[in-house]
Amino acid sequence: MEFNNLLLEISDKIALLTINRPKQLNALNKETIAELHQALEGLKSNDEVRVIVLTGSGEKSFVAGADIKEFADFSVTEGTELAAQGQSSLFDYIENFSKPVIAAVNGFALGGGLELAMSAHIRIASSNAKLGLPEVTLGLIPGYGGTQRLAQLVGKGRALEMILSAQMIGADRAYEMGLVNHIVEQTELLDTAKKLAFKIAFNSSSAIHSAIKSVNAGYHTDMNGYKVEIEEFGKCFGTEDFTEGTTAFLNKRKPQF
Ligand code: CO8
Repeated sequence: MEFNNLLLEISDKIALLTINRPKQLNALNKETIAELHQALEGLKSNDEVRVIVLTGSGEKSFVAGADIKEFADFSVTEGTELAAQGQSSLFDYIENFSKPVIAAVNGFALGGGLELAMSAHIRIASSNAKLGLPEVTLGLIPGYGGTQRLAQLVGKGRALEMILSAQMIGADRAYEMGLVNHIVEQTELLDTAKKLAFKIAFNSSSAIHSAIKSVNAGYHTDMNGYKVEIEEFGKCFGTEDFTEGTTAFLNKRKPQF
């Protein structure tokens, strides 16, 4: 696959997907959002890939937000459409993706950039990362799921403080709040993300998909997470991975998923 704004490398069951607009601090324009969707769709059906690591190009920025130039003159209808289209094609799409997505946050993660990192299943930050939702300084609010996912990850009070003050926080504070799972030096970031991805890659991919669905269900008001967990748990018994996992355990060998 060829992209104008992305780099894609696949090795050892892991896809490294890099947003590559370093001059614009990897700001998400429409084309990049469409390419990310397209790349992920390809990775979904690629049996060689078990886990995706998502990062930004350069040492300064993961993603500095949605591309402000693109929506500066939008109307109410266009703004609504942009948020709805982005949420369904990328942000919700990643959250519900069947394979784990790890965001390797290598610098600024602002606005839509933090929203992108929050839609991933796991976040690892470099020590120079700066995270924030500065939308209210532009007369906007987060529109790519940020008002919901930030509150889910760090609690309502902290989310409101970050959104209303528009203040950026550093990696240490993000770690304390549970917004990122680990902090590492920038030089170690991709290796750390890949090591974690590699651990995940050897587990049952069907069970991993069920786990993602079950955890996500708890955050949807129209779903009962416990009920979804029961259904997904039951479905596991019909998978080849369950036969392989339990047989391997009983025969004292490692499973081959
Ligand atoms: N959009 C477009 N271009 C950007 C963006 C952005 N979000 N961020 C940076 N750039 C560009 C700059 O315009 C500049 O381009 P040029 O060299 O052509 O002038 C280049 O990247 C480098 O940026 P700076 O010179 O500003 O670099 P600094 O190191 O001085 O500052 C900052 C870095 C602090 C990150 C600064 O660039 C900044 O504040 N950027 C904007 C951050 C921001 O407000 N992000 C939120 C955007 S709004 C958003 O994400 C809404 C999401 C929800 C949308 C829902 C649908 C509408």
